[in-house]
Formats: sequence, structure tokens, C-alpha cells
Amino acid sequence: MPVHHQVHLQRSPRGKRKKQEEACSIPGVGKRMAEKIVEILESGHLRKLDHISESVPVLELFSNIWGAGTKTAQMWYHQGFRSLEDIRNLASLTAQQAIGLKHYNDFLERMPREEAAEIAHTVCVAAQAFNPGLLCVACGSYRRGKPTCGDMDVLVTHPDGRSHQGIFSRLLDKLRQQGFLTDDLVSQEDNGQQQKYLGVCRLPGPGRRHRRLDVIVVPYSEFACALLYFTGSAHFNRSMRALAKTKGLSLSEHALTAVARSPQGWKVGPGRVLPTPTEKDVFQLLGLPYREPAERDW
Ligand code: 8GT
Ligand code: MN
Ligand code: MN
Repeated sequence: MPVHHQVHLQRSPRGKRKKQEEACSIPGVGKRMAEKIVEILESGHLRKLDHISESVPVLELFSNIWGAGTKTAQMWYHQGFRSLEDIRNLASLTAQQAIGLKHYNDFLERMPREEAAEIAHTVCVAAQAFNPGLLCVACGSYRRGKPTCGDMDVLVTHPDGRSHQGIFSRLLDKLRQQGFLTDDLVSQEDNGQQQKYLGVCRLPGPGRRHRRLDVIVVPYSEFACALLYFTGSAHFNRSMRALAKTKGLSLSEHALTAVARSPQGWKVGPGRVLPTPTEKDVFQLLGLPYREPAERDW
């Protein structure tokens, strides 16, 4: 609260009523907030928080299941579930959540970047067996140079602008046949011209863990913007998009677009896609000095 609004609420000896009135006189504090303030003043404690501090670790346990968000976690808590055992036996799970639960411990663990490289290599070898000209780039935290990775994000494209077509499902089928892909979480074939797969893989050999794998296949015309997007970090992407907006531009995983506006400020038409053959062009068009992937963590 701003300093000039501070009221000197003291623990006793003044009466409860008096404290209540005093708390209410603070701008923005209503009756219910005042009651809480008085409870803390009188007992040094707020009972309502007892319940919350008890539920927090359980909610965290639950929302760490892939495919379960805060809402689901809260619902399960209200249904009386308190452990992963409860969830396994009693909760109704989506297909994704069932996979998330099955690999709960593996998914919470980050892998060393050497293992992430092996995963990317496996995907690239499989892709290039179809067409040696396919370009495969390991993105995400790996490309940003992190020592450990939460998953592997592989981008696939072809410089001729058309040979990426038809690769998506053939590549995934092949990796499935190899036993490399073990579970599918999301397979999105209709995200414009980009195709996106989220799943689970495991390298061959003993003692290997299941790891999360994301693959996107994109047309070469969208390569730079897709690369930028898939490299992240997510926070960096948000900053870039926000900056683009201030310049009348729109940045997505597909393109950098000059938004056309009416004199009243309404968006009109689809806008004009600016040519961005490389990531550097995106930075330049936004008036930013280029940042290496390792410098994109904020
Ligand atoms: P990591 O080591 O935890 O995997 O860190 P990361 O590689 O930076 O995170 P990521 O979750 O794998 O996301 C990599 C990039 O993919 C992000 O920059 C983000 O823009 C993009 N991305 C997707 N799908 C999703 C999604 O569903 N949620 C989030 N937060 N980011 C996504 O491609
Ligand atoms: Mn990642
Ligand atoms: Mn990812």
C-alpha cells in the first residue's frame, strides 16, 4: 500500500470494532478484506490460508502431469484426490494426461544436451533417408546453448520450397516403426502450411528414459519466422511480438506482416507479408540488433 495510506493498525489493546473501522478507512479495503486484516492482527494468523497452503503442493503435483493445467488440478483436488495414486486409480484422464502420468518422472527431468543432440540426429537421419536435401534444425533450448533440455524441438524444411510436402506423416510413421516414437500427444496437420507433432520418444539401448519430442515441418518461405519462433525462448518471442505490434507489424511463427489499417485504426485485409529469408532480416525489419540464439533467454 502506498506510504501515505498507511494506518497504524496495532495488535490489541484496542477493540476489534475499532480495528475493523480503521482497516476499512484504508482506500481499497472493504469489509471482507478488513475482517481478514483484523483476524491477522488478533491472532497473527489467517485461517483461510491454512487450506491453501495445504492444497498448493498437491496442485503442483497434479499440474505437473502433461496435459493437466491448473483448472484440472483444482478439479481433482476438489474431488478429493491427493496423490498420483489417487489420480491413477480414480480420476478420469484424457489420453494425453494418461501418457503424462505414465511418464511423470521422466518428463520432469531435463536431459543433458548430448542426449538431445542424439534425438535430433535420429530424426534428421530418418528424414534425410526420404530426401537428403531436407534441412533439419535442432531448436528450442538446445539451439540457445542450454546445458540441459526439457525436450527436443526439431524443425524440418526443404530449401526448394516444395519437397517438405508429404514428409510429415511419412517421417513420423518411420520413427514409429523404428520404435523410437513411443506415444503421440498432439499431431496437428492443419496449422496453415505448418505441421506440428508433439510426442514421446526413446533412444535405443538400456537405461534410456522417455523424452518429449516436438517436430514441426514448415514451407521454406516461412523458415526464418518458424526458426525464430521454435528457438524461443517463449518469453523472448512474446517480447518480439509486442515490439512488432508497436511498429504496426505482426510477427508470428509463419511470417512478419505489415498490418494494413483504416484511418480509424481497424485492421483491414490480411496485411502484407514482408520477405524474411533469414532471422537477421526479421531483427533488421524490427529495427533491432541481431541476437544470437544464446542471447535470447529473456
Ligand atoms: P525446454 O528446455 O524446457 O524445452 O525449453 P524451450 O525449448 O525453450 O521450451 P519449449 O517449450 O520446448 O518451447 C520452445 C519454443 O517453442 C518456444 O519458444 C515456444 O515459442 C514454442 N512453442 C511451441 N509450442 C508451444 C507451446 O505449446 N507452449 C509454449 N509455451 N511454447 C511453445 O512450439
Ligand atoms: Mn524445448
Ligand atoms: Mn518443445
